[in-house]
Amino acid sequence: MGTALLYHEDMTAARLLWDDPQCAIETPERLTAALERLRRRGLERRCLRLAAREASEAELGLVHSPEYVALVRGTEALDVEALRELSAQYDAVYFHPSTYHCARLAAGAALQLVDAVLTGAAHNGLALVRPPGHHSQRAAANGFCVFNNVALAAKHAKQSYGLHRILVVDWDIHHGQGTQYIFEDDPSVLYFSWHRYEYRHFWPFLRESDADAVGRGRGLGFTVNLPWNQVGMGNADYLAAFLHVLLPLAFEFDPELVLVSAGFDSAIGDPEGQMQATPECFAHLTQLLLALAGGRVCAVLEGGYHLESLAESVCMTVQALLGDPAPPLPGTLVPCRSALESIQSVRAAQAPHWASLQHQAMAPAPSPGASSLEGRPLPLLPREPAYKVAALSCRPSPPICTAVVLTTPEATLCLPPGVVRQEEAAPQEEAEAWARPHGALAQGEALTVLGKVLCLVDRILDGQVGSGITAIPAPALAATLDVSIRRGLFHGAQRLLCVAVGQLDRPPDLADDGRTLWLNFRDEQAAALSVFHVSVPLPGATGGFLSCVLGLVLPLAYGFQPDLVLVVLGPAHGLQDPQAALLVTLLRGPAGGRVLALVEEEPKPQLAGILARVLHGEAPPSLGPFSAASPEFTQALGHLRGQLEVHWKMLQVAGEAGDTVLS
Ligand code: Q9C
Ligand code: ZN
Repeated sequence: MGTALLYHEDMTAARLLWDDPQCAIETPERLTAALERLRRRGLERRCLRLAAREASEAELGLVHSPEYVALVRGTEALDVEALRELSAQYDAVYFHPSTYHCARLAAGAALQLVDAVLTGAAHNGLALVRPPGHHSQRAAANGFCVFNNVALAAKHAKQSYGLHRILVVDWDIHHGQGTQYIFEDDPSVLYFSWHRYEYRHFWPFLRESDADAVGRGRGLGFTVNLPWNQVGMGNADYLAAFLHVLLPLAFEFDPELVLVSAGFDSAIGDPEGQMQATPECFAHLTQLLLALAGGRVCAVLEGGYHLESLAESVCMTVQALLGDPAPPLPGTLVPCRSALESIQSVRAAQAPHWASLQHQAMAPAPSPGASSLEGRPLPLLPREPAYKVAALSCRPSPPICTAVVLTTPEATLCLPPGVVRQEEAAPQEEAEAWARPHGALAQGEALTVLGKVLCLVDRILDGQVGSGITAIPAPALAATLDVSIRRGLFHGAQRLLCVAVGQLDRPPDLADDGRTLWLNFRDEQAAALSVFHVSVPLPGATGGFLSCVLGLVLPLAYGFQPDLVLVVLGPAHGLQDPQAALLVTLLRGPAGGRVLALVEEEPKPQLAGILARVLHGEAPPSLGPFSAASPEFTQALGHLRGQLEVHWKMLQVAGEAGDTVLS
């Protein structure tokens, strides 16, 4: 079990045989560059290598008309002049004598990837294919695409495995109109695409690429288009699109399988996309998708024409599929105005179809000056180059992935291989010194645990351990948390995010200096006590939980750019195991996977094992049936976001912060 990588050298055979500037970018080197880089990074040998097979004509018939398949088959025997003539009948297409073979391999690779994942031979995977697929339609080639590989994969998953809910995420920079047409009336396939649009001035210049195209008939709301109306969209814009549009709908949809139309022409350097997102962004997007469908993610290459950017982005995607922590996103994350306008328009268009988008627009606008946080400078410390903690982007990942500190025997937790017990501890006198302010830590066992926790915090920050879990006797939890925060700051963390769930108080002598961000879920009013001290009521419904995590916690966490994330599940935390697992999974993103989870060892000793598995890269279980948040909860959360978004720009979901009220 692991990550499947599908490829076949024959797919490099097709190439443009005449002069056509519009098709010249779709070259065999696209595949060889990506594969070369995967080899050089040692990623290929970590994958389950599978040779692609050709899709059968019957399989092609799941999407394409027999006449069209016959026509493409016929191109094998055509001379260059006839190929050129036929190509000219389609928009941005070229045929080569090997096209039919390549296109059948591309489709076959996508089908085989679905087979590998749905039979359990692999957890997830990537098919490196060409020609691409998402512009291809029932009876038409289009935009370099001959057969619609991802649409075929979705139909195959429905037909051969009886799946009922498939999410297609099209992060290619072009609109996959072919995929949209194939599923527009089908509620079993949720199709999401973002694309360069520029108010319809960009190819393929379609009215139906806009946000108000939401599907038809029974498929209403199952087509989700996010048009980018400017070039230059970057990491913050893509991340905001996932957090505020795709993921709320995707979690509500609860897919059984995620297919990715993985085009990398949306990455920096690409001549078609003209966007700015860096390759690491694709590790984050992939990691976020892995939280869905039990991690059953099948990515299929679409576009990507800047060989360096393509190769790097493919590596980032594969690393994330393999479970490696995603490198932190470079630069400050502030979505641009145009992106926010697009996000707002798609949220408005989809709101009638999705409970998770309802009532959102009712949040009162923060009146200027009324907020106690208004006008306060945001003391975000700059990231110093002299930072003593090991460089976050350096690979490979730490020799030890996840370490646990336990007092109970680990046999009861079924820890996965690769998770180790942290035995090394700080010297006794040192532990005693750190324990001194806390009576609860002075005793024998609590002190022993503390010594190990001190050491674990250091090792995570030094990059020797990826992440950690500590199960602590309840009376010592708050004190251990306090010491962990102080130790992290002492050891060189510039910013430390603490997500505390349950009845836990912010350590009283913690300075409100921007080095720590304290987020507390507890049974109280939503309140931003400062920019760095936020309290949120505990949501009961899954919808409320998801809004909190996607709409508040992750935007704050990504905006804060912490060096370490502490997740604490304290007294009366009220989270179900799948919720705790999802929270911890998603919090791997913002700090390069550096998460330390602190849990009470009773009454649920197995919780530490659940968290160990997700920190180790396993997919979290499904949250179960979606239940909508109460309007009151949504209102309170919206108000809180309104207060905070002045400072935390990743919270924004509209072009004019707060002052646009949708009908
Ligand atoms: N400036 C894929 O990325 N338009 N297809 C060419 C030249 C065609 C893209 C315009 C782009 C097709 C899979
Ligand atoms: Zn594309």
